[in-house]
Amino acid sequence: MTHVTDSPRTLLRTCPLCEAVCGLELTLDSDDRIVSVRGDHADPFSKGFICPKGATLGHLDSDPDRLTAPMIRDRATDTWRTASWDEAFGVIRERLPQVSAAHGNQAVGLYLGNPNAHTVAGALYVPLLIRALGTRSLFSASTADQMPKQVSSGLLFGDPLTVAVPDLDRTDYLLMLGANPLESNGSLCTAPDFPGRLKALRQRGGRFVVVDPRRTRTAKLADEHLFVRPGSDAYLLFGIVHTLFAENLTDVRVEVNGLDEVRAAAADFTPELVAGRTGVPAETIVRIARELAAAPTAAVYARIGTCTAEFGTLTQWLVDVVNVLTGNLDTPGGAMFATGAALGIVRSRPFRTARWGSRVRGLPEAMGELPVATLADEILTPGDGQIRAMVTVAGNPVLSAPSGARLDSAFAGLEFMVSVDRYLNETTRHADVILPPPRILQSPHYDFALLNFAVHNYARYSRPLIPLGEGELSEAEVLARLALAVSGQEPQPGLDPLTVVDEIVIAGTLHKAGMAERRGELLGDNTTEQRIDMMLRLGPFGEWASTPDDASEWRGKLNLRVLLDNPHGIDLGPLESRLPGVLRTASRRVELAPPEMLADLERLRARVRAEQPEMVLVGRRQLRSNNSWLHNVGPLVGGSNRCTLHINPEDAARLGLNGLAVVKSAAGTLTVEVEPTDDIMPGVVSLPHGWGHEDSEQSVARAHAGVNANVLTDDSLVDAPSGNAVFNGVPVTLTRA
Ligand SMILES: Nc1nc2c(c(=O)[nH]1)N[C@H]1C(S)=C(S)[C@@H](COP(=O)(O)OP(=O)(O)OC[C@H]3O[C@@H](n4cnc5c(=O)[nH]c(N)nc54)[C@H](O)[C@@H]3O)O[C@H]1N2
Ligand SMILES: Nc1nc2c(c(=O)[nH]1)N[C@H]1C(S)=C(S)[C@@H](COP(=O)(O)OP(=O)(O)OC[C@H]3O[C@@H](n4cnc5c(=O)[nH]c(N)nc54)[C@H](O)[C@@H]3O)O[C@H]1N2
Ligand code: SF4
Ligand SMILES: [Mo]
Repeated sequence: MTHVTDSPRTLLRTCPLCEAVCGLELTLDSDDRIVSVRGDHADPFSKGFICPKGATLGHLDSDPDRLTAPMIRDRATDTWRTASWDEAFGVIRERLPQVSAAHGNQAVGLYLGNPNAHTVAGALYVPLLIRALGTRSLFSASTADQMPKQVSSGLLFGDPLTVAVPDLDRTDYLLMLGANPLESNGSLCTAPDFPGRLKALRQRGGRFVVVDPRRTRTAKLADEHLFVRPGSDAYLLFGIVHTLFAENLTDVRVEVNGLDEVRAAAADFTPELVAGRTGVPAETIVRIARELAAAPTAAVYARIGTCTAEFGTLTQWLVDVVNVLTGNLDTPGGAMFATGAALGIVRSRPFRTARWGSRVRGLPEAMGELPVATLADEILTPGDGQIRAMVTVAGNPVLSAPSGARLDSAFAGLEFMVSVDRYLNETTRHADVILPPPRILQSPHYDFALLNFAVHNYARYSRPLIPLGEGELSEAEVLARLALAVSGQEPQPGLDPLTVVDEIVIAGTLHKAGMAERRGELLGDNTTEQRIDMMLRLGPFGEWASTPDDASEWRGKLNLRVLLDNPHGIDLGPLESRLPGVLRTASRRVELAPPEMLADLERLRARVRAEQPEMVLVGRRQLRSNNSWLHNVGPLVGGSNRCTLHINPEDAARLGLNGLAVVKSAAGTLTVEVEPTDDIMPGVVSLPHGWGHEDSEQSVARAHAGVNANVLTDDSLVDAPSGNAVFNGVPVTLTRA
């Protein structure tokens, strides 16, 4: 099909690359190539903001190494060839069901990577694949990321998706731990132009304090920066909680259970005790506690540096404990809950973890998933339920999961593997079949996940900007056909698998909502859009919402038509107080002292005086990277080598390091270029993750290979309650190469 248009033309779309959800204005030439990318100034949320990754979307889109057809690997020669969709699905249909037939459903594992949180296909069609596989061998990037926050939120509020975010635009005081939004643009806190919002906070007279073992660009923008020993944030926060109780500074304004238990738990975590472990002086901890209590409004926000650590879940819990104790949970300027416009999953029972354990190490299930830190164990350890085949969707765990080299060899030994991915990379090279999604511009976009964590209520929908060509499949179609293939089924003649699935979901959802007779009213070019329309209509601002409970001008109005008529996005108003309505705890109160958290205190207490390793490793994100997968975009990898080991000059001198160093951990060894800098505290070194492309088929990435930091991280270490991987505070030894 040729697509005839005037040239050039300007089109609008949300950037799918990170959690900031910026509106983009794209200019396309007559061949549908992206010739320019600008921020969309009419977007009420991002207001024209754009970063270097969004700005180079055209380069990503035209990358000659991006896969455009299914690929099949010949195992004997380890060579790849392109194939038709029918052939690719045929191979899967023949091989994968054999594995589950012979060894049971658990023998087929599924790994879901980060971009699933950014795509419509990930939100709407991955659940179908999960059901089709019927396996408990389910893993995702979440357990290398935010699972501690979800577990803690689940325990406190009854729902792991009810996550409080700092009310950035109104707060008077922000305490930020383990986040670097000037590079990352923010996470579990959807805030386009995060840097601008932080500057505005200071300009309106607010105070901004950063806690990080590195003096990051974010720290440099703050009023105050505190170096903290990696992995010790739970102690620091307990010191604050202790002070709030000791000095009678608490001001609890929401209905809670467990206040006395929290007070008792904090009793022995005096600022003096925790100062030794954290490296933050006791008087500073006391002062921060007083400042938080005294500020008219304040929010504590902690992100990945504190999640991917030994006490990840305890830390996330204590963040909200402080927000509650200072009277800042669910109040403007504090930590609040966003109202996403699309109908979410309605949870009927309170959240629980560890409903089952992993086969080999007995690690806890959380949200139906097992920890990715035990994926290699499950593949490598013989026995009933051993994983023998894998499906990966939008992930690169060889570079992103702990003990990456071990996972690499585990994947190499699988009987069969399928990957849905744009690239042949360090992980997908082990697949037998790779199924590529189409161009980003050929996919619709709605942020089902991220808008629930936004600092302002907002909605925006982007239609596919370019139609699919002859023989091209949307990622939704790929997943629908994959779900059939893994069940050993062929599409029925004359029936589109995607439509079949969508009709079932639509009928079921409308029936539950008592709206079955309104099926005919759903708008959209296809059943995917009709589902989106349905979710908007049934969502909190929707035309069909049962309880419009506030004055927002959009309440009771949203549907797909409204979003299509407002292509720059819709401002749905500032965050609103949502308690107790969003609580799913059995008590319908905030459970401030969940037994799971109190039980984990033993581990925390045991380690408070433990001897600390001389040197520990932490990560660092970089503005022009995106985990492992934008290193083939020329403009993002130019300049000097970025995959260097940051080390304090004192440590470098003491250890006699310059040029190349050999870094050893319990898990592995790397040789890496050292970069001494005062911006990192003594005793800590930092290496970015997502690099290590020396064998890549991607030519640009191979020329800027770097090393895989996750060769050093150790999959035997996890945060106990969530099973989350530990990337920060990894003991290492350093010698000159
Ligand atoms: N040491 C260390 N390790 C870390 C972290 C750290 O801070 N330190 N961070 C962790 C975090 S927070 C995360 S989220 C994980 C990320 O872990 P992963 O999700 O496993 O890794 P990514 O590099 O994001 O890989 C994304 C993959 O999706 C593909 N892709 C991109 N767009 C699409 C699409 O639209 N559809 C499909 N099907 N595929 C697509 C890319 O080609 C790439 O292969 O890494 C974790 N690993
Ligand atoms: N440019 C870019 N943007 C991204 C990504 C990317 O790879 N590149 N990845 C995206 C993803 S998947 C995510 S999850 C988000 C993450 O977004 P952020 O949470 O902002 O992640 P980082 O920028 O890695 O910041 C983590 C900080 O924690 C610090 N840190 C390490 N250990 C500790 C510790 O023990 N305690 C404390 N207090 N701090 C510690 C590190 O020094 C680092 O500065 O970013 C997203 N945005
Ligand atoms: S900040 Fe994130 S969403 Fe915005 S342009 Fe950059 S990559 Fe895209
Ligand atoms: Mo992430």
